[in-house]
Amino acid sequence: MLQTKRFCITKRVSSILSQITSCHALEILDSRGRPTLKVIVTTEGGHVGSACVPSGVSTGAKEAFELRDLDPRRFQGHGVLKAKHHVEHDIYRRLKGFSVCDQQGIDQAMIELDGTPNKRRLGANAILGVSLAVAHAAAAVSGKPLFASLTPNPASWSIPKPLMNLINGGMHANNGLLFQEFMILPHKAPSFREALRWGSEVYHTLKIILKDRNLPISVGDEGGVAPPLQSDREALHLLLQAIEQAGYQPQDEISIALDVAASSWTTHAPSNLATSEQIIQHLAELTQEFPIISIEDGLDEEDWAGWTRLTQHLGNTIQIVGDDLFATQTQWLKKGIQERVANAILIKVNQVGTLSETIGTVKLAKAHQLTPIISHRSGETEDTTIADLAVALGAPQVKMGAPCRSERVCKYNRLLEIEAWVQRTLS
Ligand code: 2PG
Ligand code: MG
Repeated sequence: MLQTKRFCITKRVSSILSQITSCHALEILDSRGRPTLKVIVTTEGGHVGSACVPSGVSTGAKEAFELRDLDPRRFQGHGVLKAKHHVEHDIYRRLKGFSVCDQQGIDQAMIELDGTPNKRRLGANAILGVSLAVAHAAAAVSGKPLFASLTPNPASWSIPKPLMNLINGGMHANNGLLFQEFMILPHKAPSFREALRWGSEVYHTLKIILKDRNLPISVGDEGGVAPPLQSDREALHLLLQAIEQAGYQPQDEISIALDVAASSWTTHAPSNLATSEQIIQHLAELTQEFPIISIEDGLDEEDWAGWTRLTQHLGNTIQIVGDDLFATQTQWLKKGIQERVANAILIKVNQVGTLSETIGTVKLAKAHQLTPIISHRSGETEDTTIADLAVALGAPQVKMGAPCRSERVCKYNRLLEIEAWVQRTLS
């Protein structure tokens, strides 16, 4: 009796200590030098959680709304002071007193407070910053690392394999390459640590090859090299050469993955790739010619019928990934499941705007055998939340750019840390 009473009092005290007592936001800079938000949440017990919000450039039309000030006198209109104000006033007033351990309740309260279908009123950047900061504060309350606080059961954790973007094109570089990302997946590596080493070695071999050809080794938005090349085929040849020259077996040990980002072609699509059939044919030829294991956004985000045909054609042999197509939202994923448009989904927290909705989308994908790939944005920060999220949600792959530039490398380094932690703790 006394014990039960003591237990109840302890529970009440700890729930009071986890209550939100402040929400602050800073207008910081992201990896492109554009403003974004950092949100800091504190609790009654003095626990602190903070998170920075990423930002894309090849954004899908269905994505949650990123609120920018549009004041031409500051940051060419990209300022986020309105979003900062919403964090510190409307959102804080609504969340004051919530326990940071009630992630779902908090996310739902922000969705209702916003009241629009795409988080246009408060801004998905304001809402996401708070949502992720709350998760960090809850981890601080529990005294566990974020991934273990999100998923307490170690049986559900898994350390992902990295999709590393070694050559940047499309909207992430101005080098004339049509496809946005030429990635490698060291799928045969026995651990994350080894996968990262393999990827780094291929990356530096690629730079040597470019130097030998007097091509620039300067990098694009995601840390991959961005040389002016004649064609996407030439980029694929370079990647293949770098894999071999670094001492790895293409296909057997390291394979290639593409983000075609077809929705952002509108202004520069070549005439021989004008229809979905032509694009499917082209992608099928490339997969015959090169060890391509995964193709993301091979077709436009509105071309659902084309996606079904693409998946029928290539989905049995390779991974077909929907990014702009699904925008991490269950409504589009449900449509995609019905129409059999892909076998994998890219997961980006800011495409949907809360942690709870992101987790919901991953669960739905897994229930229907679609592979979830946790992804960064091209505009990133020092925030490493997505590394923990990938482990907590058991995602088999992550997409975090090249093994270069701190806003990419910090996430890889966090995964190294988690892998070592998990090995130590579970062995
Ligand atoms: C993508 C992303 C990340 P952005 O298209 O997958 O690589 O790019 O963040 O610019 O949308
Ligand atoms: Mg993409």
